Amino acid sequence: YTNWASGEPSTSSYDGVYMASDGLWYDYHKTWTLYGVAEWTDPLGRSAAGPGSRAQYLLDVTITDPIPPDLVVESLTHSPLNPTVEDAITFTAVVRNIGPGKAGASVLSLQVGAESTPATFSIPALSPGASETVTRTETLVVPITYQNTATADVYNDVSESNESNNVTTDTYTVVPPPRPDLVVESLTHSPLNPTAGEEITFTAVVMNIGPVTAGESVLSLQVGAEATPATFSIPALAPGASETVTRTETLPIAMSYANTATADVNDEVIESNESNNVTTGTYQVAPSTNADLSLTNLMVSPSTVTDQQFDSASFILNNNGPVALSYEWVMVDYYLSDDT
Ligand SMILES: [Ca+2]
Ligand SMILES: [Ca+2]
Ligand SMILES: [Ca+2]
Ligand SMILES: [Ca+2]
Repeated sequence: YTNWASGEPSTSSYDGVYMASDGLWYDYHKTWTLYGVAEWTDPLGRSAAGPGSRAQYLLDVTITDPIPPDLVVESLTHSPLNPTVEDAITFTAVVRNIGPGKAGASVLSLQVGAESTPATFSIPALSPGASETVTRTETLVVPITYQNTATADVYNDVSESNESNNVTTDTYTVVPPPRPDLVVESLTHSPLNPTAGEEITFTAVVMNIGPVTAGESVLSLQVGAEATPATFSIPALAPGASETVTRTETLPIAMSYANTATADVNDEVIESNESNNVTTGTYQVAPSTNADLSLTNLMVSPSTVTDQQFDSASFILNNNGPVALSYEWVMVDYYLSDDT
């Protein structure tokens, strides 16, 4: 006390030091301001209160905790590992105090994707080496890639030896659920170059190219522009399985045709891809290269026949085909029915 006269005061006492908080010392590894109270007796009685009075001074003392904690998000995980838009996803964050000093209570934030208001979780005081696990469950209906962010001591309630290792991220992709996928793998016709009047066989192969079984469905197979396409029942198809259907038609008109086969035409199966179900096949029906015989104008005389007797019969034999008949004669059978 340099402003005091020599010998004044002859003694001083240091009555006590107390914390500015009423908590236990080791529970609060922070920087604290301590207030010391010094009391002494002025032997010359020069204090305002007179001889023998005591005065107090506050001593500002700042100490730094020598053993700081260090909070980190040791792990941030999600389950299931490959979630779909239908899964409830559980996110798990583990906060650990990896410092040598005890960490007071803190708050962890766990942000799912880019949400504007991350969830927060109260973390209790953690002794050195101790950890706390928090979980959060969400269903994410948009199938994209997400990045979660967990931040230890998000409000900086705890002074740590390292404040820049508190953030951990977790990136994962939410996918659509596994679905079957029906396609018409092929739509063909035989013969390859049909002619008018020739019997043509159309073959459609329906395949499930999805990873899970497709339930029963219906395939439509439209020949040309017909108004009512034929339909075929398709059984349940395991992944990779296929079903073949055929349809036989005779097309009398020589022209270009486009057939259309549509898998799951009644949309009874929910598929991963509903827009790959239609396959078309075009082909040309060429004019017939055969003779085409027909009989017309059949007449018998007399017109009323009895006892299976009649005088004469006549008819016209036509060749409607594009080529001449290559035979010198044609045998025509005709007979009487027993109709009355
Ligand atoms: Ca830290
Ligand atoms: Ca901190
Ligand atoms: Ca499909
Ligand atoms: Ca469908």
